[in-house]
Amino acid sequence: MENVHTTRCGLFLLFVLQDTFAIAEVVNISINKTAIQTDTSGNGTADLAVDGVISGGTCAQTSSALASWEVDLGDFYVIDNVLVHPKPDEAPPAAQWVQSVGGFSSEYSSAGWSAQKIVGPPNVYPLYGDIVESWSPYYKDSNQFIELEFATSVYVGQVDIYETFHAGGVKAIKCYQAGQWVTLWSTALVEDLSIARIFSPPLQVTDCFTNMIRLELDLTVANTFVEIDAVQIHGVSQTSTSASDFIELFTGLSQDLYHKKGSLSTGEAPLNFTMNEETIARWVKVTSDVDSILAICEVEVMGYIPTKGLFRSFSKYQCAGTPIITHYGIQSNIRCARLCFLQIVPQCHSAQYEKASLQCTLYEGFDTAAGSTGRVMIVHSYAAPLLD
Ligand SMILES: [Ca+2]
Repeated sequence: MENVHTTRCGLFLLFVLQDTFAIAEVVNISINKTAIQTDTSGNGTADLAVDGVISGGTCAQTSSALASWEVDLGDFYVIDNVLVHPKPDEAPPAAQWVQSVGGFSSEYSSAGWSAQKIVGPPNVYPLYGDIVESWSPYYKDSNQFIELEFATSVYVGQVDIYETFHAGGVKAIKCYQAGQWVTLWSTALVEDLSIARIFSPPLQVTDCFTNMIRLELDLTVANTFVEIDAVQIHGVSQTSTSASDFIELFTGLSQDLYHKKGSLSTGEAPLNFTMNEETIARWVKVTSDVDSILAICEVEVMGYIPTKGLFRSFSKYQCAGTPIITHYGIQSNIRCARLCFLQIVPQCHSAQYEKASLQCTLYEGFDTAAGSTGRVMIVHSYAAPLLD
């Protein structure tokens, strides 16, 4: 009679196991969950790291260093591993020519040698001469200037001035930042050189973020017209701090209770944080280091919902008989249930979990003894009626 009962259970078990495997499949559980970050650079909102798009420019990005990004998974999951896809380093933008003229002291005329002639790439250089396609101030004094606008704000690293008639008259290069003109370079000694040249003096300030440059000219040494054909700027956009070279990963049962799970350098993508112990969490957090922003295109949290409903635990029993195996260092009865679930040959039908010793012992049968404090007997839920 007992044998028949066991056989019928075994057939039923096969059916249940197939069903359970489907439920316990490890999948990306972070997609479209609620994400937040310390702050946002441009359009790089936190949700773009859980939109399911790994490449193609949907990336979360902070503007501050020592930043963090967090996702609320919405429920407690068993996390197997977390894949973080950092944003690839951005190529610096192409150098920019002048897009428009914001203001100027004077121009030779509104046609030839007008201020407008400084817009765009060179029309005169490498020629040298008094040629109408360059800007020339009208007055030959030391108070001449022109203010130039570029399409994209950058941290200006280099300014190239295409001088095509009486070079050497530029006395200062300034950038517009936070409501004022900041001097990038200046000299007290202007020159008069009868050459065409690209003048790119080393800048004294390289952290000015702007799309407006001002040139100040002194024409008194040349004492004739000084002509500038074009101006080009070089610099990086977005941020002065680069994306983090290494990131740290945390998991949390709540937003206030995180545990560090590891740190990896961002050299190889994606970064795979494998949980080396049973990790049940609702929150996942990624942080950057002290002098770097966070820029991540996707965080894939690979896990599954604990199969709570498919197992039941009883404190009034403990297992008896000969164990299949004992696992040590097991953090939860849910993990113990999963180990039973994964034990196929021989088949695990019940398990005993002891919280104090973190031991999980697997059994083939349902033999029981009276329960003892701190031990629970875990069985597939289909078998619970045997014990109720
Ligand atoms: Ca994305």
